[in-house]
Amino acid sequence: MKRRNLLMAAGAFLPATTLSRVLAESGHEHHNHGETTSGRRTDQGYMPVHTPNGWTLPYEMRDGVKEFHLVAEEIEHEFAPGSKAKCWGYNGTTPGPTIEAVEGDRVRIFVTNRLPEKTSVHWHGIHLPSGMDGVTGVTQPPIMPGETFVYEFTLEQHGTHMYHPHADEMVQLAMGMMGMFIIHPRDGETEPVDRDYAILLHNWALHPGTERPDPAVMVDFELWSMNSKVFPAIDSLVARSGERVRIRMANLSMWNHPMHVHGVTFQVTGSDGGRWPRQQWRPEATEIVGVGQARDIEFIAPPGDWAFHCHMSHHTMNPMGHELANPLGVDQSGLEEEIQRLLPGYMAMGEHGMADHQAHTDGGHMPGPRNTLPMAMGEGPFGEIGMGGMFTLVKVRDDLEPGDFSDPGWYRHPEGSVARAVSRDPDYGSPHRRGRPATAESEQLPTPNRDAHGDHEH
Ligand SMILES: [Cu+2]
Repeated sequence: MKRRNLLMAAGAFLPATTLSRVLAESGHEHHNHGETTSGRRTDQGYMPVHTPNGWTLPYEMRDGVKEFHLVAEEIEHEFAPGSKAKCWGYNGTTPGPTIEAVEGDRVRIFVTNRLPEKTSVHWHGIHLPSGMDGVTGVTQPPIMPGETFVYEFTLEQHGTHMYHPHADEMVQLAMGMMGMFIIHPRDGETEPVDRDYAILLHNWALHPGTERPDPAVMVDFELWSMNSKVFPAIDSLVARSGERVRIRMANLSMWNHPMHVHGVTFQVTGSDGGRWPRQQWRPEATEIVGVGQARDIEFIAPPGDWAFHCHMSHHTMNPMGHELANPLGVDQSGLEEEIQRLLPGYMAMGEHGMADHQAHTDGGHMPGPRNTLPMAMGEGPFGEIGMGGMFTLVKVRDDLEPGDFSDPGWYRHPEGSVARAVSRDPDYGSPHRRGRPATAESEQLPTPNRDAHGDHEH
């Protein structure tokens, strides 16, 4: 049996997404710019993007046109181990696969609707004939459940773009329907990058104990995600020391996200408008990616483990109540026993801050609602990380092979280059201070967690 016949036979039994993967792996007439080719330039001369926790949609070349198939459908999605939901996405995932092409390409994109309601796809930021813009009721009739529509246009620009429905957006975006659409410049880049990452920022109202996002929520979201994953399930971005790294960020959530990279001054180098002229690049440590915007940042990678996260501190947390009374500084002694009579297992917390939360949930003595992540998670080489949501790491190593995207583990710091304890005397070093401390002299400072069980004198 010839390969083509075999594939056609296979196609009769496989769902479209599996089929396209089979075709991509066969290397015949199909082109995959995903996991298999990342780190190497394609025959079209560009460095394929790498979508952490995601993938790139294979295409088929037909009469000089790049053909893609998108399937809008309900999926089972895991945000991090311990939290799954029925979401909506494309071709089995949220975000949908990254579409990647080159300026000048003609693309033909088939969209099959397997959702229980009508949809459409809008190609966000892309120049195209008005009738291909994907706005239900305005530029096209809706794609009804079971129908397939075709979009076709020629790419006349480059840049970091998106796709998402323009039908019942409030619901369909809240459920996870979105993807990135990367267009590479036709003539290559004068200052090429070595690693090119694509990240979609989103938020989810997945209430504790539930399994479908709530589309009605406007502000108090439970999960803040990069490519629909939350820390610690977001892949680390890896690079070799000295490589030029680009991170393309796009935001289809309901909030703006000031995205911050530790250890570098990055340049903001592009957006939906393509890679900006060099004189328009600007050095920053934090860049706001507004709702509906895309921003590209670039930096030369210095060795180490560097946090990369949204700077809205609630966006680096997982589910929590937002209508709590403030427990900071409230003496809760005796309260725990009282409440335990009504609510067995209740634990009083928050008197000294919320950092103890992870110890309680990790220790298993404060089980949360089912299918719900703890507020803060992650274990690093120095203990609890205490983060969640839009937080991951840029891991840069001297000995990483080009194109190797595997997680290298934790950084081994050069001898003598790690911050360390020098004293346990709160008056150490007689620091200059203004006014008197609010803590009464007689009151003891809280004992650090790590020696709570070993540092008492009697
Ligand atoms: Cu944010």
